Amino acid sequence: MGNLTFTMIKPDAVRAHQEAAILKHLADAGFRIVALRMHRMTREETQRFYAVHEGKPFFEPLVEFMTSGPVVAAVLEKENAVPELRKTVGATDPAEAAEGTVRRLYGMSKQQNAIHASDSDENARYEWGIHFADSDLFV
Ligand code: 3AN
Repeated sequence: MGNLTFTMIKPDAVRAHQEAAILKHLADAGFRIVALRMHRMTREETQRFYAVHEGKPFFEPLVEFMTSGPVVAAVLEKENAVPELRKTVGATDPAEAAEGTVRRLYGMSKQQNAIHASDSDENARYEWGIHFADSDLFV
């Protein structure tokens, strides 16, 4: 299991000025930031990012939402980073997310759920590759 994963604070949380509180939550959970970037994703980047969801009914609204404002993308370091971050972030639906998780605290709906967390080492590498060059990572 790798020690790096990818996260992205979504436009709903950035619009609500929650990005600093969420980064603090992640730091308190033991994650160290090794790359960080605030930017507005293009449609093309977003479609590549969510390629596995292409064709699903929520895909187009998801692309619209994810391009509606800036995101805060980060590569994080912690032992067993991928499962640890999934645990810290909570279930996709904030209403079902465990008490104290980022989505329970900051998420509004299944789509506007405040934060993304990669679900495998392979996907983490693919996803941070859309936001960062290898030389952007301070590992
Ligand atoms: P997770 O981010 O929990 O791994 P995925 O990978 O299944 O969830 O979905 C990616 C993103 O697509 C979610 N973060 C959410 O914004 C959106 N999404 C997933 N399922 C739904 C749904 N049923 N309705 C609306 N949006 C959804």
